[in-house]
Amino acid sequence: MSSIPDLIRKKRDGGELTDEEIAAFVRAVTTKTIQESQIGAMLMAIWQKGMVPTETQTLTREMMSSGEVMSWPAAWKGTVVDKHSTGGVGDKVSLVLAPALAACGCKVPMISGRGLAHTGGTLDKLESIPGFKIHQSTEQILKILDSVGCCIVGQTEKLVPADRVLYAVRDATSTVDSLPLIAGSIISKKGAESLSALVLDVKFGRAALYKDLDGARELAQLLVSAGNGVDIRTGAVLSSMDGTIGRCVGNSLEVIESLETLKGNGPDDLMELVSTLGGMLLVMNGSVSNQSEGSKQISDAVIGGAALSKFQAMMEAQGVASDAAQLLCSAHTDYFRVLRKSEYQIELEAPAEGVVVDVDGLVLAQVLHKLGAGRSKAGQPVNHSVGAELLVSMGQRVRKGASWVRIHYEDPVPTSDQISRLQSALTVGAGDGKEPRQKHTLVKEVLLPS
Ligand code: IUR
Repeated sequence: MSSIPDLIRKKRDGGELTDEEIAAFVRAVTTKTIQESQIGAMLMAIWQKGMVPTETQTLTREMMSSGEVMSWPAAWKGTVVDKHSTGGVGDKVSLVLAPALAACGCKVPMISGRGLAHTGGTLDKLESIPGFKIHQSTEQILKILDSVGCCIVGQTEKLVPADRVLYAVRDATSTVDSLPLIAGSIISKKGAESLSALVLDVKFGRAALYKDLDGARELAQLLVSAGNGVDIRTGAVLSSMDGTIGRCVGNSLEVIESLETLKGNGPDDLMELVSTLGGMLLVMNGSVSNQSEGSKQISDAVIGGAALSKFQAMMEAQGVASDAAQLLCSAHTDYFRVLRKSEYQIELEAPAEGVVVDVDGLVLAQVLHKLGAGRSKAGQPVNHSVGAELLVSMGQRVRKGASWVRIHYEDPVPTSDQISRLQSALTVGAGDGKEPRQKHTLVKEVLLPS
């Protein structure tokens, strides 16, 4: 039996670790019988030398079984599904997709994360709804799935304990951006949910983790192979992330846009992602025979209101008072009777007449982050009311001086430098506005399980 230093040396020198060696490393991490310096050294060796796909699959499997693996009633066989996104700006897909899938007969134990760096987190968005409890025990998750069909929750203490340790050391040792470590971390948690099917939204572009399509494709292929390696039918889309998804960024504002979408008034780009990702899951779990049928079922569930009813039931099951849940889901649009509105708003003006050719999602997100919409360190609070509403869309003609974005802020107030940065996020081009508006689609490639 090799010692931990032997394993580190083997990987450091470019060797391929055996299944037993990977299992021994993960076991030592879980049982805390390894020094933190040794974990850091192994992670750096993996970061530098990489892993072959079979090593990544073994790492994923061992991490998955480091803690509790959920089990579902036999009658749910084939119905338990989830999606994961690598993070975007204005990415509220989960809030619409989870209830839409539940309305199509799926069980969706969606375990989501918080925002980090400039990207938002689904849990922060949901916590802007007073009373919404993201911490639910396995027993409560089972109950909510039985009665509603979907829940959106934080990771429980018992699920994949090895990831909690490894992630903290990755953060401290600059080894977060390693493909096998990313795949092991993401897929082990999905494996512990005992899913039948999983879809991944791997984003590329200036506001995404991966700036170029090739890097995102490499990650997507690895995630798909790691997912299928733990017996989850796994597919992925590569979607562009340069601007914002929909028109709202910021926690409360994104909840409002999600509710509007569930009332049938969603923006095209958000609906495209929801129906594509949901449609793929319905194909992968055998509910429908092709993608267009799957996408149609999902968009019908959204447009027809069935998904809205599921969202209302999910809010109530996760602690929101029923009068508040009812008001949010009614025909009322006075959302700020329930959600907190920022004390101040400011509208910025288009600097010239012309056609909107670009809105830089990264700049918007970075400034909003500084204004309190996001956090720089795990555990920091966020201000749910901070955000931005785009008042224009791509290809739209604007007059000089017309308002193009409304910024919601409190404390701190935006500095003049931040206002100039926000102003630079909009590019107005020449053009007479008579050009046919190009349909702006986000999904560039689809990867299906082999
Ligand atoms: N999300 C995860 O759960 N794990 C990771 O390593 C990354 C994002 I990067």
